[in-house]
Amino acid sequence: MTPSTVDSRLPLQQQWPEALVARYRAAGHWRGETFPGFLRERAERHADDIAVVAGDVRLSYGQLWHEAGRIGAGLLALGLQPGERVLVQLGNSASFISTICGLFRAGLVPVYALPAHRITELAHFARKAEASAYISTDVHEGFDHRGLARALQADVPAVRHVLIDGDAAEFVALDSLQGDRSQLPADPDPQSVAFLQISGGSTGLSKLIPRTHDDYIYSFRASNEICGIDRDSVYLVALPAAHNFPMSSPGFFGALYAGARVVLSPGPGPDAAFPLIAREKVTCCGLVPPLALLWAQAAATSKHDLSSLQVLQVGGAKLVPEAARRVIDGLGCTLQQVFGMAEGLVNYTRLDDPQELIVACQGRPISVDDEVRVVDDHDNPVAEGEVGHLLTRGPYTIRGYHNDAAANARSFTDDGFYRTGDRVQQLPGGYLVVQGRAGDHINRAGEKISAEEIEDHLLAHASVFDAAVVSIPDDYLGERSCAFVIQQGEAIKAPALKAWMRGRGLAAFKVPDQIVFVDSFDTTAVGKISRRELRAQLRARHLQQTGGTR
Ligand code: OOB
Repeated sequence: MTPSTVDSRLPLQQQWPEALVARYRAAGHWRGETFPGFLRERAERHADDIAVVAGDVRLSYGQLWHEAGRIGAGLLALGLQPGERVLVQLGNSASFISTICGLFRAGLVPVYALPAHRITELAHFARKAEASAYISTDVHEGFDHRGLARALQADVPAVRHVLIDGDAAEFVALDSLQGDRSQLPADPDPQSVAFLQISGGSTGLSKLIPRTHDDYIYSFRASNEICGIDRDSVYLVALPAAHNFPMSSPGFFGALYAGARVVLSPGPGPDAAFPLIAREKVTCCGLVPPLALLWAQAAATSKHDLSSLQVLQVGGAKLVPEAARRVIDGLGCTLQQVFGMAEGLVNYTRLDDPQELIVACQGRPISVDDEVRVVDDHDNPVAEGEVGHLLTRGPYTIRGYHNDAAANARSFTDDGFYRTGDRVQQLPGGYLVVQGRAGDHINRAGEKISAEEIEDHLLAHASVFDAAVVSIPDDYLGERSCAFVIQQGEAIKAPALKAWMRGRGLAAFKVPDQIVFVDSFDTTAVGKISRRELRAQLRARHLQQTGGTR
């Protein structure tokens, strides 16, 4: 029997200790606000102000609240219980925002998949989150998500409900949801889990990140102040809305919290975004470095008026100083570097920082209560200004992943610091310069790919004896993925192996950009060295042989 309400509190060992809770409350970081609470308040105060613009749809704050109530009540009427998890995979549409607001109103817990995710990832998220429902769209960028829904239900039968935005086929149409609003629950406990975000993941499959109402709302309320978001702002979501950066740094949640206007772009390129900037007088937008460079280049010849854009934020991957200068020159607005992670900690350069500092670093933490440690391999602090591993703890950084004891043992210190995996240098004033990563993942234009996850896929092919996946510097993407493969049995060519990878049902960005066949790994002590060292040696040798970037 399903209990009438599923518990969505954090497990005890992942809650912040009482002393820190008291400190964060006393400092005014945690104010006991909740998603339904602030959305209701905005709907009451600014009912007629436009909250969301997407394509031809314009939703006022009043309409957004109403639509969220319809969706939330409709989901409860289907038999879902507050606290149950719901996998959401929608593109940059008004439905994405009204759906997650609807889930919040019903006390349901969204799990945010990216539109690029496929059956392998969705099945993993659904299992890990014990999701009861999947909400998606009919067709997104030519891909039929109803087929994905069928595969998901076959693979994970616990996903009892499928709701589709658009032509629902045999599933329930999102548009058809109706229910009794009086059945919507009271506002949740601010310390409970509001949603599960997906980690970039450096080892194996993505982990799920539980974020609470109190901690997440603090992160975007404080971000608003740092990024200059107020009621007059117009925030453009150009990256996939499910990503933590456009969601909360300050993102569309920050904008909604401020009573500002959110504009969703169907794609991140200048073709889609520039007309929207001109039409809606966009003031702020966040991008990954390759896109920022593309925008800066396209702006020179664009016929669209981009003069409303005050702040362009760049994050998700390293923006080197030379590229930062090109962005500033090309767009003529204030550049803000953003170094954040879905697990919590977000660093910003401040809008009034001197330009030499903005181009040279990735910002400093949001909060005076963000604790930052830069340590060596043995967790001892490095000398001031030296490069080391970044560990952090604070009022919006998680204390553990959802349902993943092994990852938690690896990723958190005994006193609750998160091991970010990033190597940084700390400048005076707490500004951080990202110097790379300790872990083995590829940061492909802001999309994080775990080497281990891709190696596991390659090893499932009968012709692959062994595989090692590494990152290679790339002028456009920042990094791209390269798989070194030792063959066995029947020979296979790179395009066929890539096509086979795609056919396994995983996000296209995870298919190796490059496959290099080798006879052996030919390192001095295979078997005696770790996978990590093996990858490092292969990468170094390859870069030496090819002159660095091939
Ligand atoms: C953002 O979040 P995630 O969870 O996709 O990825 C986090 C990782 C960081 O640990 C770091 O390795 C890398 O992405 N990263 C950067 C960076 N911003 C993120 N590396 C160098 N320079 C930067 N500016 O990517 C994310 C979340 C919130 C706001 C912004 C980005």
